[in-house]
Amino acid sequence: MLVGCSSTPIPPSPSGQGLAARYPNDLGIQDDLRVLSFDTFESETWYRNWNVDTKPPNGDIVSAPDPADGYVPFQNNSLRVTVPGGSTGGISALRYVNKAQEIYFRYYLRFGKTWRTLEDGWSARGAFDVLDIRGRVPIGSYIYDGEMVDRRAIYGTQYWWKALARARWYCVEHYVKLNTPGQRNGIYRGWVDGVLVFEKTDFVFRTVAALAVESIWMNVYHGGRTPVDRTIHLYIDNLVIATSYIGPMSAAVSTRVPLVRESLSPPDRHDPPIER
Ligand SMILES: [Ca+2]
Repeated sequence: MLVGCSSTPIPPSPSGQGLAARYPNDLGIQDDLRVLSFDTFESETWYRNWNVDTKPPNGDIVSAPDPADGYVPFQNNSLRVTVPGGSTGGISALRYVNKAQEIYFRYYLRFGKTWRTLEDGWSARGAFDVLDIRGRVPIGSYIYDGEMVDRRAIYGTQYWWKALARARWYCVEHYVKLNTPGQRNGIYRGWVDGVLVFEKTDFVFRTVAALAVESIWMNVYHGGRTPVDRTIHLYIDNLVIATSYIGPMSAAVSTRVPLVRESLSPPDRHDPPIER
């Protein structure tokens, strides 16, 4: 038996099915005690759950297939984020959580067929890059850390996961575990369709214990500073924020699912939400 070991073992990385496996088509997943927040983007007033008072002009609820953009619904309606040609801005919306030391969030993501990027950018602390030679969209993470001041760094660090095809739904999941102050043990993991594609376990996200995970920021932005040269879209559906690994939807996905509950976006379990 080993005693007195000073380093905490790194927890094993989950993969494949997670808590979503118990809820085919995600129906009822919001009742799981491990789920902090769930959004199906069915409602035209989706933004009210994202701390935005008025509808973001570039965030629309869509339902009908759009062959021109290679769009087919994931599950009923979804959120279409537009970056208008000649601009850099998509949307910025926040979902607050109680201060947490670790958190998982998963969403289904589809880049429109006409998606293109002229510079790197980022969304929901995920990132996307210029298309690769096969027309796929590299995604990853853009991370600010607690040692940037020491490095005199202005920008965060880019970590690439893998390239995603356009006009196809993917299940994207992130996990963040804050480091112990003074230790290099912060964890960031990323999964695509339940496959671990990124893992780094020596982050220094913070230097003081008072800092915690406070929100999930759904921010779609094109740049650097270069505007996109045409209007582009991405689509988001079935976003889950949880205390455990979520994983992909368990059932074969049906694009039209009977909504057994009128409201699939329950009041979050973290009211009051804002402490800033
Ligand atoms: Ca939906």
